[in-house]
Amino acid sequence: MLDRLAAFLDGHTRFLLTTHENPDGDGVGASIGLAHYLKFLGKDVRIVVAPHLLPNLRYLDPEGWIEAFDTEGGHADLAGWPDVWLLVDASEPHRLGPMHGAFEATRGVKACLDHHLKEAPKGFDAEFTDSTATASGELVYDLALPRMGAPLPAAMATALYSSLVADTGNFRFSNSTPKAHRMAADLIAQGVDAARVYSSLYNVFTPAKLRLFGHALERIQLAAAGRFALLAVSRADLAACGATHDDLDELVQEPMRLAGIEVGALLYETQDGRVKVSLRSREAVDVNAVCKRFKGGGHRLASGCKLEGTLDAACASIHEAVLAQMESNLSKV
Ligand SMILES: [Mn+2]
Repeated sequence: MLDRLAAFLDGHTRFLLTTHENPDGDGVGASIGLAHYLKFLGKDVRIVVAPHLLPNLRYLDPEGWIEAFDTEGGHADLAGWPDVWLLVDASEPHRLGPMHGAFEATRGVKACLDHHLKEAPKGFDAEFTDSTATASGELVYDLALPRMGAPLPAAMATALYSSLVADTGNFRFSNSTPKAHRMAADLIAQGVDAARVYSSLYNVFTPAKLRLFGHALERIQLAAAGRFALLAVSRADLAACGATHDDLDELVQEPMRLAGIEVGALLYETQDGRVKVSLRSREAVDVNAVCKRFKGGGHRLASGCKLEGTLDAACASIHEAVLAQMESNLSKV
């Protein structure tokens, strides 16, 4: 796959890199890493994200390459500018969120680079996926290191290391493979400051965010003898804490600290009046199967979807679907 990707990149000139809506450390880190590789090849590169870069991810972009998508039409040139529109860290066009319309309208070749577990991607002219990779940044590392040689540029090494940290929860999750650790070790040997990356990604709470976590956790709903935990956050909850949607980042991990937990859920009201659902599984329960029932998806142990209707109704639907999935997966244990 990497040789095919390298040949594809060699064959084009102007690259627009984008990642999924609400970009995370892997989406951004892999995009920055790939941008370095493309610039090394002498290509023209732009990176556009939607809606914007979270403040704690700004350290990944010391050169200020990343543009926030302009929903007022300021990015009309995206239809004509790129030879290639490359979606990084996602393989479904709708995950572009507000950029989806511009993606469909682009005259460039539509491509994706991703490590998510999916059926064959639809809606792309070229696809580069490997679900065995821990992070999209790992694919970029495997592509770029042999072709650029060590040491990689410092900002690139930091971006790719951050991809791993973001998608493994700082090497806590089951996707923390020997390969991921070897890649991390190599990047640290190349000069990446691991403690600084950790602090940049995780020790960045505001008082409002800490209050929001307290508010949500105080209302945690437990079921299935403590094996299922659900957190629900309304827009009124956010307002009461002086918090924003950005402050919900990482909240879904909190229930997974419970002894005996199998599945954790976070549901919150989005700005567009729908309910966003994030599910996490400790090991045995396939939460990707749950989210697929609601036209969402992700990984077996971390997945998401969006539901129409009220927060209460969504909580009831997810509660029922998770319990059914637990019954099917846990009965085999
Ligand atoms: Mn990823």
